[in-house]
This record gives sequence, C-alpha cells and structure tokens, in this order.
Amino acid sequence: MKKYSLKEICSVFSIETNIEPYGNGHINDTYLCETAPRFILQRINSNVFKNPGEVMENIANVTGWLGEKIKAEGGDPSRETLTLIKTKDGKNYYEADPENCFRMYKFVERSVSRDIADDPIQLYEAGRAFGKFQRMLSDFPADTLHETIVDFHNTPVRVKQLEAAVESNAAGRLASVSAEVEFAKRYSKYASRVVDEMAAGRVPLRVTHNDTKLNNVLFDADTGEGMCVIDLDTVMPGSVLYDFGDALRFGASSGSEDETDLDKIWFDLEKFEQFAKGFLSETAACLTETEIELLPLSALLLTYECGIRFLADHINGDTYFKVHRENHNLDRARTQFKLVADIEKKLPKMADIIKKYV
Ligand code: ADP
Ligand code: GN1
Ligand code: MG
Repeated sequence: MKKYSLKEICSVFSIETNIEPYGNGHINDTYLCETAPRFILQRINSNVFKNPGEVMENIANVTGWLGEKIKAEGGDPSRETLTLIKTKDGKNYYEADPENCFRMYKFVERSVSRDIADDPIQLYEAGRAFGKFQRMLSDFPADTLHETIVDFHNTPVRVKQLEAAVESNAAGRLASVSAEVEFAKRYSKYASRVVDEMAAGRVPLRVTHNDTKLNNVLFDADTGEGMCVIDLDTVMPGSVLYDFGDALRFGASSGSEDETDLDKIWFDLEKFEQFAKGFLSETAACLTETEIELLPLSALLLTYECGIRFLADHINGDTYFKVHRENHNLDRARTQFKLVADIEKKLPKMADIIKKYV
C-alpha cells in the first residue's frame, strides 16, 4: 500500500488533527480524530471492496433514508445512524488513488462498542437495533443498491471457495488442518438450505445489513439502549436469516471469536433468547412462515459459513481478514466449529424459544 499522511487526508475533509488507530474491525482501517467534536476516518479495504464508489453510494442513500425515518419517529439521526462528512469539494469520500479511498463519519459520542456481551440484556438491545434497522429499510428501493460483494452469504459458494483453497494449499498449511477440513465437509449438508428456500420463493429478498456483529451496533452509554447500527459496507439485498444468524454467531457465543481455550466456548441460549426477543419485537409481523421456521437453523448456517471463511483464509495464507498473531484465522475457525456442533444439539430448544416471540 502506498503511504499517505493521514493528517493530509483529514485536511481534505476540512479537519485539522492528529489521529490514532481505533476499534477492532477485521476489514477497514479505522482512525479516531481527536478533535472537538470527534470524527472517525476510515480507509476502505480495496482488497475486499473492489468498487468503493458503489459502497459509498449505498451508504449515502441508506443513511439518508434512515435519517428521514428516524426523524419521522421522533429520534435523533445524528446519534441513531451514521453521518458522512463531505470532502472540501462536496464528495462523500476521497480517492487518493484507486487503492486508497477514505471516508469520514461523525463520531457517535456517549456510545459504547462491545466485542462481547457481559449481560444478556445487551443482546436484547442489539436485537432491537438490528430489527429496527431491518424494519426501517423494508420499503427502501432495493433495486437502487449495488451488490458490494457478490455471493457474500451464498454458503454453497463459500463451500466451493474452501474447496479451492484446499486444492491449491497456497500457504502449505493443509496438513495441519485436516480435522477442521473434515468437520467442514461433514457439516456442508446444511449449506444450501437458505439459498434453496430463496430460489423456491419461500424466503424473500430484503434489504439486509449482512454483517450484524455485536460490535457493529453502538449502545447509548447513558441508557444502555442499542442505538446506532454501523459498518454499512455490506448493506445489500439479502435474507433476514443472514442478519439474524450472523448476529447470534457472534453475540450468543459464551466467549470471544478468537478464544483459544475451546472449553470456554458454547452457544448461550439465554443470549439467544434475548436477541430473538429484541429482533422479533421489530420484525415478527412481516416475516414469512418459512423465515420463522429457519431462524434457529440460520444461527448454525451463518456460524458454519464464517468458520469456513476463516479456515479458507488460514489455508490461503491470511489474505482477507486482518490477523494479529500466528494461526489467528485458525483459532477463529475452531471457535465457530465448536459453536456449530453445540447449536446443532440446541436447535429444538431454540425453536421453542422462537415460538414464544412470534
Ligand atoms: P470494520 O469494517 O473494519 O469492522 P467498522 O466500521 O465496524 O469497521 O469500525 C470499526 C469500529 O470502530 C467499530 O466496531 C466501532 O467500535 C468504531 N466505530 C466506527 N464508526 C464509528 C462511529 N461513527 N462512532 C463511534 N465509533 C465508531
Ligand atoms: C468481518 O468488518 P467486520 O469486522 O465487522 C467480515 C464479516 C465477518 C466478520 C467476522 C466485509 O466483519 O463478514 O462475519 O469479519 N466483513 C466482511 O468477525 O467480510
Ligand atoms: Mg465492523
């Protein structure tokens, strides 16, 4: 990557400041501008997002739409959705060169970002926030959205990508991950369930977030409410099952995504129940019978999918997700697979919980 002075990049947005790396995202480079008020500067990952202009057009349209809806419901758009800061020449982002595109947001003050929930009520709040996001975008013109990553949650395609990684063994790591590859093969029987139901028309295409990690919702520091859904790069037409399942993969785990002691990892049914309660309080009325039936399985499926993405990236030599230590992606894959096996056992209980809230 060509190096730029971040101070100079900030001045393109009329902000004069020193800045520090910020947050725990796996994809973009995020920095905090210590001005008053504060701002977030992000370098968009051009390896992941091949067309930053399309990503930014989606974000501008979606945040504009959400801002109007939030206002109409009596909320505060400057805290409940992201606010883009324009460059000096009125653009939504700055392209230093095609590989170095930067955007600036208002920093949402008095908010908390969490990598793990320390109280199940936080899952209720996250569920409500992601459910509200889904509801507010339910009449957004989906055909105006760009597909920023093609086949992002197409699990059978993700299985094929893992098979290709195994086939080429680019980093020479295959021999050490045979147990994980075997696990991935065994559970691939679930992979096509949601795409098949979508093809059959029983699961509709909706505008979805597609990356509903707990740390992609900001909580109000004063009230604890789930307040602002962030990380909007992957807002695209998708299935509500992607948002529900992916949130539980991360939020309902007993431990961190990269925990190395697998005895500390299980799927927490209380966290599951709280998230489902919050999410369904906003969305239950408009879900189809098949969507409701598949809610429990979506947690298994999205956890499996993320696990095989981590595993493929480990085999490929860590070219996609940011890693901070040796075997980081492998550790992440292992927690996901531990969760998959546990969720499989808990599916009947999860179905009973869902019945309470629809
Ligand atoms: P990534 O795609 O790399 O995950 P995110 O957009 O999620 O990047 O940003 C990384 C982290 O930075 C978030 O998890 C959150 O903690 C923090 N963050 C991002 N945008 C804001 C904002 N506008 N206000 C406050 N915190 C933010
Ligand atoms: C990435 O950007 P971040 O850290 O919120 C990834 C998600 C994965 C997640 C796993 C664009 O999310 O799909 O589920 O890591 N985002 C992209 O933690 O690939
Ligand atoms: Mg993020």
